[in-house]
Amino acid sequence: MNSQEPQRKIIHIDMDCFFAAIEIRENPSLSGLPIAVGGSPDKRGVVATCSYEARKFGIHSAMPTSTALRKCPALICLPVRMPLYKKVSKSIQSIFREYTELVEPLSLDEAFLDVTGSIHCQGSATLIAEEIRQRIYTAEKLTASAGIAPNKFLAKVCSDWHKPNGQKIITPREIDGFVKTLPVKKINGVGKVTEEKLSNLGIKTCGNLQMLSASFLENYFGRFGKRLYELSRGIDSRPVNPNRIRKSLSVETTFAVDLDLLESGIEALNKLYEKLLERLAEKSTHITLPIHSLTLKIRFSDFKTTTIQTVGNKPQLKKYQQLYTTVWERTERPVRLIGLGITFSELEQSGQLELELERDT
Ligand code: TTP
Ligand code: MG
Repeated sequence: MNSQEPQRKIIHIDMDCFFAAIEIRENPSLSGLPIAVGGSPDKRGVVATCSYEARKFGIHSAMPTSTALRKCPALICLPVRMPLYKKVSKSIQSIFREYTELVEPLSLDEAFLDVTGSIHCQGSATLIAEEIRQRIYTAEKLTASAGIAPNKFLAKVCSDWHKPNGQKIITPREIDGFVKTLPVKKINGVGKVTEEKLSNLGIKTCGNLQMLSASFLENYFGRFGKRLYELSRGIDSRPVNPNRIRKSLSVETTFAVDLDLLESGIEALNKLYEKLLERLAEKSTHITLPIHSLTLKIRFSDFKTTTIQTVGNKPQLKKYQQLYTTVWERTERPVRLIGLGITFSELEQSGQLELELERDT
C-alpha cells in the first residue's frame, strides 16, 4: 500500500440467516424451530438458507430440500418470498448510506462500507458498526454481524467470527498475528480443490502459506498465486466500489424429472433461453460492458456439474443448443439442472478466437 494513503477503515456487514430470520420475524411462532427457506422437495428444490436450529442437523444452503428433510424430518420448509427480502435489503442499504457514500452491496444481505473519512461516532469504525447493527435491529427487528478491518478481505473474514449478532475488529497492528493462524480456507477463492492442493504441500494456515515465495505460488496457481501471496499477509488493496459492474448474469432450473433424451433437454433449454432474455432486458439499464461469452451449466443426476463456455457477443439460442449437444454426446447421462449464463468482458478482449473452456465440479 502507498504509505501516503491514510489507513483505510472497512466494515463488512452480513445479516444473520437472512431469509430465515425474516420469515421468523413475520411468524414468531417459528422461533427456535428448525426452518429452511427454499424450493419444495417434490419439485426437487434446494435450501436457500436455514435457521441455526436447522444447521445443527448439518443442513446448509444449496442442499436439496429432500436431503435436508431426511436429515431433519421435523424441518419446516418455507417458500422463498423474494419481494419481501428485497424490501428489507433496500431498508438496510439506506441505513448504510447514512454513514458513507462508499457502499458496495455484495448480495441482498451483505455489503462493504468504507468509513475512512466518516465523521460519525467520532470516526470510530467499531462504534459505527455497532450503531448500524443497532439501527438495523430497531428498524427491522433483525440481527446483523460485522467485521471491521483495514481492508475488504479481513473485514469479510471478521464478520463471520462472532456470528450471529456479533462483531470483530482487526487493527492494523493485529494483522500479522491474526493471519498467522488463519486457515487458508478462509481466503475467498480457496475452495476444496485449492485447499487440498495446499494441504498436500503441508499448508494449512496463512502463516504456513507465507513460507512460499511469490514466484512459486505464481507457477503453481497462476494469477491466483499472486493473490494468495498478498492475502496470506493480510494485504488487500481492492477499493470499496459503490458502482460495481455486473460481470455475469444467469438463469437456471432444476427439473421435476431428469431429462434423459437430447430432445427433451433442448426443449427445456429453449424455454430457459426465454427467461434469460427476460432477465437481460430487466437488467439492461445496469449493464455497461459488452458481452464476452455464453455459458451453459449442466448438473447430471449424480450431481456432477459441468460448465462449458463459448465466445459470443450476444445471446444466441443456437450456440447454447450446440453447447448442450456437445456435452450430451460426450456423456449421455440424465440431466437434473440446466443453467444459461452470459459473461461480460472485464477488459478489452477483442480479437479472441472462438474457444471452449470446461470446468467440472
Ligand atoms: P448468506 O449471508 O450466505 O447466509 P445467511 O444470511 O442465510 O446466513 P449467515 O448467518 O451464515 O450469514 O446468504 C444470504 C442470503 O442469500 C440467504 O439468507 C439466502 C440467500 N442464499 C441463497 O439463496 N442461496 C445460497 O446458496 C446462499 C449461500 C444464500
Ligand atoms: Mg448472511
